Amino acid sequence: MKRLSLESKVLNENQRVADSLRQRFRENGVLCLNLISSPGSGKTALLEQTLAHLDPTTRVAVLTGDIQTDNDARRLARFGFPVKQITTGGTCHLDGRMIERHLEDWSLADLDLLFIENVGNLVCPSSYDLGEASKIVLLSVTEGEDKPLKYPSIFFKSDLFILMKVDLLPYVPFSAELVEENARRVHPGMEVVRASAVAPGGLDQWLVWLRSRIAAAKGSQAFAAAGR
Ligand SMILES: Nc1nc2c(ncn2[C@@H]2O[C@H](COP(=O)(O)OP(=O)(O)OP(=O)(O)O)[C@@H](O)[C@H]2O)c(=O)[nH]1
Ligand SMILES: [Mg+2]
Repeated sequence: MKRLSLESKVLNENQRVADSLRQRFRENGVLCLNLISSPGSGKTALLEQTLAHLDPTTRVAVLTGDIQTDNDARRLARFGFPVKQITTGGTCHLDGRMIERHLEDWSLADLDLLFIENVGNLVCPSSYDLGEASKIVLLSVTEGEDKPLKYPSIFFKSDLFILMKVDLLPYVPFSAELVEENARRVHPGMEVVRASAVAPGGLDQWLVWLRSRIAAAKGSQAFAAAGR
């Protein structure tokens, strides 16, 4: 009972911070996307290739979370955009306060797009709103088609499912159709894109989705500004 009330206090406090972050992102026209997957599904690889392929006029930044090391920040910093590592020291997810703290010396008005790479985990990050416009869940073809059924919360809460490492499909016993069907059992109508960080054109479907979301975020900011 005590544990439950402490948990709900922590989550309520996180929600308050996340609501304030969401408002700041909206006011500044920043599209914030929270990438979630188990360790090694390809979050950083997807981001590396995204940074390499995005229109260079897109003002993008990345916060990347891990329990230890700044490896991912170093991989991502090579592309010349602002990147910060959030090292949680043991916590299995990012929370709103960590995002708030790491944004302190960045001007949101100078950004169009903020990627958050969450700590590799399919469970804990699903409970923590970070003020993002959308959660995005990644699962790679080596992880099993049953994962949406075993970890339904993150599939239910995500706006997009990226099926990663599809270049490996010829070599592993994995049905892309079945995993998509399982995802839609948990989240009817869920959008799915298939992606590979290593195959030519492997990001095409993802980049179409991303560009349309960036354009929609800009459009709604212009609409809000016109109404002020
Ligand atoms: N074949 C193939 N390998 C990939 C792909 N994407 C990532 N990898 C490999 O998968 C491994 C893990 O990729 P990461 O990008 O580090 O995965 P991550 O989700 O960021 O991992 P954590 O941050 O530790 O949770 C690396 O060896 C990548 O090179 C892909 O599309 N195809
Ligand atoms: Mg990573």
